[in-house]
Amino acid sequence: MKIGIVCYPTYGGSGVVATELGIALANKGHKIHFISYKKPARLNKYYQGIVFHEVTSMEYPLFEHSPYETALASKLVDVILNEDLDILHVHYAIPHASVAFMAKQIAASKGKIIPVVTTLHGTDITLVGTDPSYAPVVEFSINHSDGVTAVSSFLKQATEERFNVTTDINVIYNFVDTEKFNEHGNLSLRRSFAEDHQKILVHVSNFRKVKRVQDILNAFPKINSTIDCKLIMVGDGPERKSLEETCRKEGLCTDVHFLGKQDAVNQLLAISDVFLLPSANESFGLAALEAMACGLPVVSSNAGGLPEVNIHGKTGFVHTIGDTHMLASHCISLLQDRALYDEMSKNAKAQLSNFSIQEILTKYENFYVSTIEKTKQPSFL
Ligand code: GMT
Repeated sequence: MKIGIVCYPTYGGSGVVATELGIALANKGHKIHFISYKKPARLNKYYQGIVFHEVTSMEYPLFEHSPYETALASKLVDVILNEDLDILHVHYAIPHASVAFMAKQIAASKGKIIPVVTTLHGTDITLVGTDPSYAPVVEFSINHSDGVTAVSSFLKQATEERFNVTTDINVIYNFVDTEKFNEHGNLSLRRSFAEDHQKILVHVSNFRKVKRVQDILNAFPKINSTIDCKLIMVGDGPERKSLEETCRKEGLCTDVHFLGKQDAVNQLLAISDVFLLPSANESFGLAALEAMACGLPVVSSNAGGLPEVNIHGKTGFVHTIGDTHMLASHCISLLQDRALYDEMSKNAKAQLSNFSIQEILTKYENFYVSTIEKTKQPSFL
């Protein structure tokens, strides 16, 4: 199939999923066209069968904000027609689903029918999408996509509760490429952070408020007073600066390392012991799944779809959002009991069988085929 993929190119989860999906589809022989304003971060080498189309918009003194949606729609029409796409898959509803709707209408006016699949990722529904400044457009574009998927059962339900949804939403979970997230810990890398008897806690995110990273810093001194440990913070975003200030004020800088955005997240996970994700809102928690692939038990909040990924008492522990006391005591229980740790580490890795790239890829391929078939029926023409 010739598949167009629209996504955010940044380090956010939706862009990661879209890129990994495109790479996996290209490996199976599909021709993939990524369309975005910047090359997706994970598209960091040449992949056969993948082409990137950059969206550029003309600057003009009248425009205080350059109209990205118009430029994206125009680029989509160009790629749909000239590359003769079979299907367009947009990730994150805002603004991609409504722009795809517009491009689809323009392509139809030129005699080309293009089915559109929209994947809902989380904040496009739970946080941003319900804001009155976006809600009517989000609802319309969900209902006018030819196929809609959500990355967890939680997100499907949340969408149905928040919007008047008149179409089926299919749950297709996120996945991890276990070949990539299967590193053996590099001892000298590990020793650059911690001594051999110390444990390493790790957090990876875009440091937005919704991640509640402050909870980790609140819990850390308590954990560290019982278990000698270090904390690695990977990623960047609006909250990082104040978190670093907290560390300076509280004298935590020798134990807490802020690394900023990193490509080799797999190598950092491989040298760590426990993954922390105390989010207030999380439709799935891809970062937790990537850590589990490396055998890390997860201590997470019970936000959104997290309990579908991190099974309490099996692959790690789940606490109520904001309960930093439990966060700390879960980490301590896990790190104090070697047998419990080994069992949870094994279970975390085993949990990946529910989120294997092969299985999820087939689900997407089948979904594309059935969506294309559906749009061929006369009532859709
Ligand atoms: O919150 C992020 O990390 C970014 C955001 C995105 O859309 O780029 O992530 C959402 O999509 C990810 C991939 O499907 C999910 O794993 C995250 O749980 C989800 N984030 C939230 O719901 C807050």
